[in-house]
Amino acid sequence: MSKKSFLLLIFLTFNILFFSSCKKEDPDNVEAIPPRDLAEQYIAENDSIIEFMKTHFYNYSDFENIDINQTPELIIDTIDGNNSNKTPIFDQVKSIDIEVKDDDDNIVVHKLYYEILREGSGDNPTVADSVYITYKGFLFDNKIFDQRKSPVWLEARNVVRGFQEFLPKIKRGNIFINTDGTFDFLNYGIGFVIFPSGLGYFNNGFGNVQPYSPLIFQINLFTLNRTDHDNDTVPTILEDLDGDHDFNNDDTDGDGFPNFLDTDDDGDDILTKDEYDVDGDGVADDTDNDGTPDYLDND
Ligand SMILES: [Ca+2]
Ligand SMILES: [Ca+2]
Ligand SMILES: [Ca+2]
Ligand SMILES: [Ca+2]
Repeated sequence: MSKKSFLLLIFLTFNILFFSSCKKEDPDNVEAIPPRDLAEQYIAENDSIIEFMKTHFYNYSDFENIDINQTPELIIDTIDGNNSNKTPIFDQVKSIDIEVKDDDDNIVVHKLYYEILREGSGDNPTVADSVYITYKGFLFDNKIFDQRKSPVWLEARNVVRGFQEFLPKIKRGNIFINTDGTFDFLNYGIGFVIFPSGLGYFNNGFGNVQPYSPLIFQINLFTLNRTDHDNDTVPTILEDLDGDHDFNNDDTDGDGFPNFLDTDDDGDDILTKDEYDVDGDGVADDTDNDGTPDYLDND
């Protein structure tokens, strides 16, 4: 083989490797892998969650009689050896059924498991509110994938569904103002939640969360704000007309702006705030008594 053809061969080999590796990482090819069936995946993950909860316990003794300003960290461990007499998580949690739609709009009911570690003392948030929280998100192998140790404001509608749906189960705390003007939150709600990927990142994963991973969150709720995103006097929670906790799919006038971001929800050129509750009795007005309140009724 001449030197020239040898180099050519290397070049060709290199090209083949380059293109074949390119093919593997082609984003179109990655997307071509269809997501798993939601219902089948749910059944498999729910089984694994139940198995996990039956074989694991949390540090419940650390949460007994806690001071009103304490936030113990949730720790989950295997029931065996010195811990073989611990109560499994499975015997302590409650559950909520949540309807999730698959790509064909079929509803797959998902169970979310939760435990309230301290109920809290104030109001409960809705799934539309802003919450001031700390949290720890971790996986079955105890790896933390997301954590906030200093409180942050988050909107419930912007977090993963399982996190969002759990928030109304706990209450905010009291605000205690110190003599130096600083303030503390006391007796705030603490809880944890375990849910399948259909209420989390499903086939996408997130950071070091693999696709189809069930998630665990400890959530500590200090305080909250009610929301009215478009300032139309209708609280955002009431702008989710179909009650599916998705605020983007309610658009009465079909103008592309969902009701929670639309100051004239029915598109009749009268601002919602000028026809929602004119008599101020706290009930949406319905002048023609047809069952559709004025602010959603364009005649
Ligand atoms: Ca909705
Ligand atoms: Ca609209
Ligand atoms: Ca609106
Ligand atoms: Ca209107």
